[in-house]
Formats: sequence, structure tokens, C-alpha cells
Amino acid sequence: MLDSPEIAGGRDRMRGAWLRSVAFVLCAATPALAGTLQGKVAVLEKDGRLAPDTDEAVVWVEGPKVRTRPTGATVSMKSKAFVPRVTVVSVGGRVEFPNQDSIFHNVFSVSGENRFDLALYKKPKSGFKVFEQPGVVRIYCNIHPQMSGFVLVRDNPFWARVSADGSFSIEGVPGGTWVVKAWHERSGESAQTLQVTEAGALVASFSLDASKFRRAPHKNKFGKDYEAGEKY
Ligand SMILES: [Cu+2]
Repeated sequence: MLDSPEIAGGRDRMRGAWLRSVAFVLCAATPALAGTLQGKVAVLEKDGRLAPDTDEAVVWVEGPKVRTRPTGATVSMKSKAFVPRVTVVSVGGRVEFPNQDSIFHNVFSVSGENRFDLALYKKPKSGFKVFEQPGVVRIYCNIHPQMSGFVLVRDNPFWARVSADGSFSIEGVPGGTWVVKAWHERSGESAQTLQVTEAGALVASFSLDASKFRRAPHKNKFGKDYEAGEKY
């Protein structure tokens, strides 16, 4: 016997309700546990003054194994400076280094496994480096000792630039016990343990001491002192 259209329709509605309830139970059994980490970073100079370049601080969460598609970035060499001075990319991220000056620059780094040397070129040429290791990469120019910058390479998407007012927010931090770090060029890193045990808001605030920072001369790519006077 064939069902009447009314009975068949009622059965479909019941099946739909049943599937929805199963879906609800599955979601409840495996909640997407993730927290939003928010906080403030105070970069303190001598006399407790707040640093004017607080927005060059970065906060990141170490530990979660979550890879994303590599993100790239551009760091220009302009008016004998790296612009921007601080850049964050993911592992596998490609950073372009266009020279926008009419003089030669030679960007290089001797930071561990992220070391590289793009040799000499000037406007309009560019070079690039793909960063494969997480870490803080210090970049210099082999011609101009005053040129310095940083590329921070992260192996998960849980990082944030700090705003000018010191605030930051990192969404979707997975459940677990992690190390959260705040970094600024003149203070180095500060670490805290972060436990994400339930979805919702997490708070971490950092006070970074930049008061003892002294700008010291660094070596060129050969590990030697820079010669006085610029050759290019
Ligand atoms: Cu240079």
C-alpha cells in the first residue's frame, strides 16, 4: 500500500527532527573548545614611561599544532630603513625585500636556521626569502649598520600585533596548556603559561621592561665590524 502524501510528509519531518537532534548531541559531545585571549602589553622605558612604539610589540601562543596556508609579506628598503620594521609571517611565508632606494642595500640575517643573504641590489630590484623555521629573525643591511628590522616567524595562527594603546586579541586558541609570549625589540620576550579549559574569554597582561636596552653595534654578514664610511 502506498503512503498518502500526508503520511510521507510527516515521516520526513520526523526524520529531519531526529537528524537535527543527533547533530545537536554530536556538537555538544565534541565542542569546539577555543578561547579568545585578550590583554594589554605595557612596554616600559626608563622612569616607567610607556614606549612610543608599543605597536611594534607582538604576542603569540606557542604549542598549538595548527598550520595555516603560508602568509607572505613585503619589507621595503626605503630611506635606509626597513619598512615596516617588524613583520610577522607564518612558517613557509615568503617575504619580499624590494629596494626602493637608488643606492645598494644588502639585506641579510645570521639568525640560526633562518639565516640568509640576498646580496647587493638597488631600485627597482627585489629579492625574497622563504622562512621555514619559527623564531625571531633579526635582519640587517651589510652596507648600512643603522638599518635593522625583525621578521617573526610563527608556526600557528595564534599571534597578534599589539595596538598603540597596548591592547591585543587572539581568537580561537584551542583547548590545552600553552605558553603565551610577548615580545618587543627592546625588552626581549616575556612568557606566561596559558590554560584553555573552556570556551570563552582569557586574559593575559604583560609588562615588558625596555629600560635597560642599550643599542650596541652589530657585526656585518662576515662577522666583522662595519667599516667607517659607506661605500655605496
Ligand atoms: Cu643598506
